[in-house]
Amino acid sequence: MTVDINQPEKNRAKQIEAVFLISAASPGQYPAENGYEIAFAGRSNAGKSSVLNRLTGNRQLARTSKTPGRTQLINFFDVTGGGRLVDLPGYGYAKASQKQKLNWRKNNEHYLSQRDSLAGLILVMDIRHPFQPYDLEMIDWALDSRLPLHMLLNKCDKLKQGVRTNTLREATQKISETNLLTVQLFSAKSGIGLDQARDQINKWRT
Ligand SMILES: Nc1nc2c(ncn2[C@@H]2O[C@H](COP(=O)(O)OP(=O)(O)OP(=O)(O)O)[C@@H](O)[C@H]2O)c(=O)[nH]1
Ligand SMILES: [Mg+2]
Repeated sequence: MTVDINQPEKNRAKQIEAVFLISAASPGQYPAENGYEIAFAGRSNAGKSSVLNRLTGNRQLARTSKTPGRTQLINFFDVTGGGRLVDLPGYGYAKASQKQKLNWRKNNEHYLSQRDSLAGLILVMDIRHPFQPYDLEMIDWALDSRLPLHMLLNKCDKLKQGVRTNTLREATQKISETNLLTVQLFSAKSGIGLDQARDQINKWRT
């Protein structure tokens, strides 16, 4: 399933339009808080930037790359009608130096712990390798902070239907104890799960 600009009226109403605002290397560079923020977290290469582009229907919005670790800065995007989307640097990039890893951790932790306007987290995982140690850390953090976290099992176009469904079922069972956590199938490439993900984001926006 692909979605284009000729999509039906019903879907267009859900459209999330965003424009790039600023890249922040440190907290001093964050824009002043202004309405809700929804942050996208996940392992490097899981597809955060691709997901953002798909959700906003704008391939140029966030830079994607075949080279993991591309997004090192925190990128803020203004959403038409209010609020922001925030692309957090990917974690778990094996080739990063120790110093880079520490720096990543410091930046992410600062954003997550200090940002009052944070309304929800989208955790992007590669469906073929979900629930890696850093993902679990992020989930624990969301639970401790009472912040809703919605997981996208991304790149599901890479798996057969049956395997996909099983993985979703297992993931749903794993997180079933709290309503702060939700999970769905997604493909930034094909658009699978697009409406559901937009619905979740729009819910947090209101
Ligand atoms: N098949 C497939 N490939 C995808 C999908 N989403 C992302 N990719 C590919 O995965 C690679 C990484 O995507 P990015 O969106 O750059 O990943 P990221 O999480 O932003 O990575 P960093 O910025 O390095 O943390 C790119 O080659 C994308 O084209 C998907 O749903 N399906
Ligand atoms: Mg990225």
